[in-house]
Amino acid sequence: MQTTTDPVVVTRPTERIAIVQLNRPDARNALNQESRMLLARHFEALGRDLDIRCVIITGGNKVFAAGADLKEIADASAIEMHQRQVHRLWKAISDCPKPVIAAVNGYALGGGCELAMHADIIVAGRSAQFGQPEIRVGIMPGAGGTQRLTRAIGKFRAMKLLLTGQPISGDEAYAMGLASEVVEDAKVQDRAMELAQMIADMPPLAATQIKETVLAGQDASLETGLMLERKAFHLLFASRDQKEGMAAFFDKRTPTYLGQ
Ligand code: CO8
Repeated sequence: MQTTTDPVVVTRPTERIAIVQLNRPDARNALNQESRMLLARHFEALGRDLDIRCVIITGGNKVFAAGADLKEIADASAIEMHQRQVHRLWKAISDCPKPVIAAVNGYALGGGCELAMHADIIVAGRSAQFGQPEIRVGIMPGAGGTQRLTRAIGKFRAMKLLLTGQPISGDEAYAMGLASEVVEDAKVQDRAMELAQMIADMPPLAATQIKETVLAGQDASLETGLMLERKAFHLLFASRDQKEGMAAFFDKRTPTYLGQ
């Protein structure tokens, strides 16, 4: 990465993959309003970019993010917090239609853990530390922590983390279902890139339909979720990539997917 003072930096290691990297090392990548606005802007742009098939969100190989920037919120009033409308910025990330992989090294605390949980796949380093320590500074999670964590690991484990503020390691996060994979710390970024490459080689319409269906179905009844799946499944038969994927299978060749 080039030396820059931008708090969020986007690079494109390949035509189809973008890496969104938090870049406030001196503040342990704490999320201030500027970072959140940039994250929202980048995720919106990447979501619209037809060339991009997978996005990696990371804080680099030392720290993912130590949460909301406490210096910026310590003296805020409730009305100021309300007026900042931060949930709109988070929504820009959760609305990204492309698959998102979080590559987590080091601390993913508070808003950092919540940011990782906005991703679809989490690759954790063994000694990463995931946690929701907000209670220790007199507040509670405000960017989905009570909801997404509970959905990911279940009520009893989530309550323990939320009520004690105690962090868990990458290994524990994996065992609880909070991480998709746990790897040696030094391999996190490469592994995230490998997975991104695999996803980027897949038909993008199928990938975005899978993401949308899984996420919408999580909050729906089974019947509604199955109906959403059926509609998306049928829709893919209108794509050129479905014909290409099946033709390539019979021709015993590698398919070329165009996202059409
Ligand atoms: N905010 C602001 N600055 C921070 C933060 C933070 N969350 N975390 C670390 N920093 C700063 C420190 O102040 C310090 O700055 P300085 O050098 O100027 O003193 C620098 O980063 C390095 O920090 P440490 O010396 O503490 O570094 P360590 O490696 O010893 O410890 C820790 C790292 C464990 C991450 C420690 O810094 C820590 O506990 N940080 C606070 C973690 C925390 O409580 N996070 C939750 C914050 S609340 C939250 O996230 C609510 C989310 C709601 C979302 C919506 C928000 C609007």
